Amino acid sequence: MKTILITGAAGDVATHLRRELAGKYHLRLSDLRPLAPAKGEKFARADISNMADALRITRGVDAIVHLGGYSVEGPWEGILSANIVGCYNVFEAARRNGVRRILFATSNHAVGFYPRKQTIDHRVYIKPDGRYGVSKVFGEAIGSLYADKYGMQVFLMRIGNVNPAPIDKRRLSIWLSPRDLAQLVAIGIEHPDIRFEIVYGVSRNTRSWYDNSNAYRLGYKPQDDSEVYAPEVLAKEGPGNAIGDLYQGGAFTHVEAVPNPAPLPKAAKAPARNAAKKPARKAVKKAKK
Ligand code: 15L
Repeated sequence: MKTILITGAAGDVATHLRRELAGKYHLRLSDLRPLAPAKGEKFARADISNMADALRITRGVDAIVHLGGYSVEGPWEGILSANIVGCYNVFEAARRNGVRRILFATSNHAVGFYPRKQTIDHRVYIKPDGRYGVSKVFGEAIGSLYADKYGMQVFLMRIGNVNPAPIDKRRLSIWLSPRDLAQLVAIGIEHPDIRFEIVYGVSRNTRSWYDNSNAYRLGYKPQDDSEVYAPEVLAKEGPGNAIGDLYQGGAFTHVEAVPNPAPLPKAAKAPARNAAKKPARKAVKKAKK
């Protein structure tokens, strides 16, 4: 059985993924936040913005599912340390430790400034919708470099929104069910011919904005379609936004910060390494004014 490292293991996406992959792989988990590993899992607390930590957690694994990082639009300092420095460290640590395969959770926000009326595939030029989107584009670029220069096998998943059910109108187009997420990740781990691939991490949604033929070519057969939830979701939909409603990235295209669903609990803060946290909070206040 393969040993797989999941970074950002305490987050929402990883929590769904761990449940779906249980028993299929030896799961090694890492996060800056504390976490109680389930049976068959091993947990190592780590700050990926620190290279020594990145080297420690990536040693001896067969593949890495890199989900860790700042997961929404927000202050640059937080994004810089988690998604730029941290992402570089994970790829570089993998290379130094001889781990060849990396699955990276990039995001729909790497291309969020495409209009909703356009269907896009994996070949479109990047159009990030914020600092967070830019950081995901950086991860895609690192993946491309490490595939071409070092022969690493890189699987980039531009994830929509992972949830048991879609939560609003925009998410009807970008929803990814937990079981479809697990199927896509398994393809990224197991497919024999991955060199550098970009796929969209979405279910087979009727309202999709993506031509996901690259994922289908690799064997992805999503089982879920958000359309079954559409009447219920649309009945609850709040007022729209003139800018956000035009673009695939929604609110990310016009706000300076989205509430971070996974802030660090106080006790989990690693003081010296996270010196960037204070300026980050100041920046949020400024953005609200
Ligand atoms: C993302 O990239 C975020 O990580 C996630 O929290 C959601 O906000 C998602 O995009 C989305 O667009 O709904």
